[in-house]
Amino acid sequence: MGTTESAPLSVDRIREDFPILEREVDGTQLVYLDNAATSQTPEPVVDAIADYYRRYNSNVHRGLHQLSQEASIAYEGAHDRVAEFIGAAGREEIVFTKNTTESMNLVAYAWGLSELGPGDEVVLTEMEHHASLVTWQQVAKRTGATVKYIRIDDEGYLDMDHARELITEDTQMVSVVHISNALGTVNPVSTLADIAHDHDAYIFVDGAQSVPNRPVDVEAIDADFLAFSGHKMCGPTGIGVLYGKEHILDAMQPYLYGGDMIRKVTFDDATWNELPWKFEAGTPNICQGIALAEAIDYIEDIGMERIQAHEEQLAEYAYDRLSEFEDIDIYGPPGDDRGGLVAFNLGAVHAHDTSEILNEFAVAVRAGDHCTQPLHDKLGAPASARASFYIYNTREEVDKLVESLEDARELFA
Ligand code: 7TS
Repeated sequence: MGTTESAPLSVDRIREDFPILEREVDGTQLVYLDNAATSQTPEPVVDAIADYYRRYNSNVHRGLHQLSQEASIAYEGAHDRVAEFIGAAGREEIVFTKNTTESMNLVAYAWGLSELGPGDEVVLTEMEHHASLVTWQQVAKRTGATVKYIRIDDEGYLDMDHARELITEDTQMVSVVHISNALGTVNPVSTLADIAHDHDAYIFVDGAQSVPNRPVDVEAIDADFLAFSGHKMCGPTGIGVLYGKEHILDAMQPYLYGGDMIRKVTFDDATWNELPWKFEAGTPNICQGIALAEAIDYIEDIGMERIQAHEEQLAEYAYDRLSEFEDIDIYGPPGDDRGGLVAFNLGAVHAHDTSEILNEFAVAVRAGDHCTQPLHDKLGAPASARASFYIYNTREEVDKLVESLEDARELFA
């Protein structure tokens, strides 16, 4: 953690670590507001990647030679760093995957296929990302289990009375997004964990949009599982995390079979390696795992509370400025109670047209359903444009977004 946690973060200083932000698009300075999709990568992380390939690129766990030992120590140590970052007991609770999506599939397959059956229920929310929604839906189809959805209200908050109604003795798993990537809603995950545990169900927290920008402690939430992606938190693509409580991971069968995940193999059978390696079959994304640990050092050095405050301030400012448009629809909770993103539609202009025009002003936003199609159906909009913020974004960039939208408005008039 940074030492002066209450002071605002120094955006000018931070921006120096991200040369990509100096880029121009057709001669105009880039404004990167697509951080909920993928954040940019600071120099120390780029250096860690280059350093790995320049100095000690080698396979892990297998060789006794010097390079393999160095790679193994760094890769295994990265698990310890992640464990410390989210308050897990140790590396045995930290499985490296490719991304949040794979972490969810791992649990749905390794736990869900064997534990779920007819009469069992999986409780999701109406704002789940497809990574969770489709995965549980398909595993439910294969096992005969039923999926139920906690309703959202008109402001985009979860209806907690409905949550209490839906979570019953039949519930085996509650899987809930911590911060919605479409609405910006911050869900009360620790209350949901209490409700789930009162009914002997597990809770899976989708931390893809929360772990990058606020302190998330698995013990404080009492999450049974937590998933997140390195590429949304200053790390590289190709690395994600599955946290699971040790006793649950211990009882689960492997998801993928192959090298590294075994202890003893005969022609007839096999036994499994210790945690977390039991779930990391084959050569892992070694460099990406090591670089994720570097990314965690980088953001923790800035301070997770400060990152959270910065994002919330920018989101509120963006919400207020965008509200100046008379015919704008902004989705989700009020500006002063949301994570660092704002999804909207401006008048009758299609979100894809909005984002294409914004691109002409070098403003990068995402347009689409943000992998939340059922939610967008419920909102009555097939797509929305979304601006999302991170540590290096400024109020001036929000102003640039609004000015560009004003210009775009004239083009469509
Ligand atoms: N869960 C949430 C809440 C997400 O926002 C995302 C990615 C995922 C899961 C999946 O993460 P992945 O790393 O496995 O792809 N969300 C987005 C987005 O909003 N725009 O692009 C990706």
